[in-house]
Amino acid sequence: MASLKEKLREKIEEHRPRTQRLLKEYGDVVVDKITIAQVIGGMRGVKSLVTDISYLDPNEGIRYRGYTLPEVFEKLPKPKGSEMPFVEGLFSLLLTGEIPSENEVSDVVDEFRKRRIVPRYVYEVIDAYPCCSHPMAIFANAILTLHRESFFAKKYAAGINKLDYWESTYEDALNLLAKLPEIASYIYAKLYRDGKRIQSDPNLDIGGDFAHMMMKPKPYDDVARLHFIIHSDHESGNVSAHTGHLVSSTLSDIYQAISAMINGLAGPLHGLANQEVLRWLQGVKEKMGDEIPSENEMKQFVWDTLNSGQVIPGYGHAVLRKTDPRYSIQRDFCLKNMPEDPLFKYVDLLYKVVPPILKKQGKAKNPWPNLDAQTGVIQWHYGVTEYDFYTVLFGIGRSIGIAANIIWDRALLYPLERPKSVTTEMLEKIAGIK
Ligand code: HAX
Repeated sequence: MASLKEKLREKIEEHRPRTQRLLKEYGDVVVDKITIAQVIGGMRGVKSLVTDISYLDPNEGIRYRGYTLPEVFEKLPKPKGSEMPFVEGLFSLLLTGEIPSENEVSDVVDEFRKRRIVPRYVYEVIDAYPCCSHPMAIFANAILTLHRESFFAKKYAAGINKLDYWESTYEDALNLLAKLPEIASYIYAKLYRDGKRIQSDPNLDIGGDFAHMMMKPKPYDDVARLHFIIHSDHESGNVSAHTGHLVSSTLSDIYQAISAMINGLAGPLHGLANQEVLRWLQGVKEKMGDEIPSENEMKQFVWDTLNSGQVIPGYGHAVLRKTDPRYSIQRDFCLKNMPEDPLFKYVDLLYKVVPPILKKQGKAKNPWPNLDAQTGVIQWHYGVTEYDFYTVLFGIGRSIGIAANIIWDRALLYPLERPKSVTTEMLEKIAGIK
């Protein structure tokens, strides 16, 4: 049986001529046009990136390598006694486009296990952080600290053929991904558990080991698997994925690229929204003295937030125009496992009241919830109540998709990213104002 790396090598060799042909024979074919609104407005919707790892349809939601999320959850092999698949299997699917067999997943699980030991200096860097630092800042820095381990950087310095860039990037990617659960759980222990660290268990898969290090009993292992899988990839234009790709396009190594993308994910309009949802809900809960608000009371809280010029966290999306399937999967999980959770009742009430209000207000192009509206309530239910930490969990998952993308970026020799800017005066001339 071919290893993941050998299988990937075959896929890369098959794929390279397709990219070369497009470039050489069809390089002048127009893909898209761009308007002034798009130039000023954050390039919304401009088709200017390529990835084969996932595709986001505005109405259907994300597909990983052509599979919808329910298909991914149904088809990927699962650990014995678990409802959720191996995260390692998802990585294999994202890299190769094929659903791995049980044996193949077990090899990938072994690969990750071998690489999970975190060097001591990383703990020292985390320990040196002053209290009250946000865990995302610590996480980004801990990842960057590992830059000295980069095989790619060493090979590049020694002189390496471009066609081989992907191989050392692959090694860096696996080495980093295997360490992220332990780095994250160590940050959790430092900030919220008086430094009480639990060592990684080499007999467990990523999801099981993370639950073990977080000291959370079953089914938190499945919660972790679910979480990491649904957060892994959302095509290439979102801020975290785009940042990872952009930074890596300079041939920075994967530690530098993933650390940078973590900082992009840390913004409240992106990954931090999951923390903001919980903060918002806690505010409502405090005002209600722990009572579940009536529909009218909840509507009033939503309007008060909008009227004070703030966004409703967890709602809206730059691409999606329907309820995010990542939201629906988590909602189904809640309905099955924790239907009576009081916070879930708040979240479900919001699902009823927010979309009509956002429609009535008429600003948001998408009034429906995104994944961040549900994430925190599940973590809270299973005892991770420190909501500052939620975006770190997102970061572990998102690193998997971005690492897969960066390996392919290198394999297909995507060049340095360098769009062109114009001045406001130039735009005025183009508009015919001047
Ligand atoms: N509440 C209130 N107003 C909202 C809104 C919301 N949830 N979503 C969009 N709007 C507003 C925008 O602020 C914007 O207002 P202005 O015209 O005054 O600037 C207007 O509606 C049009 O925005 P849009 O075109 O619909 O949305 P954008 O592509 O500009 O932004 C965002 C997409 C996700 C940033 C936006 O919907 C938002 O701020 N949502 C709340 C924060 C959030 O949940 N972020 C997480 C998104 C998913 C993700 O990336 N997770 O990591």
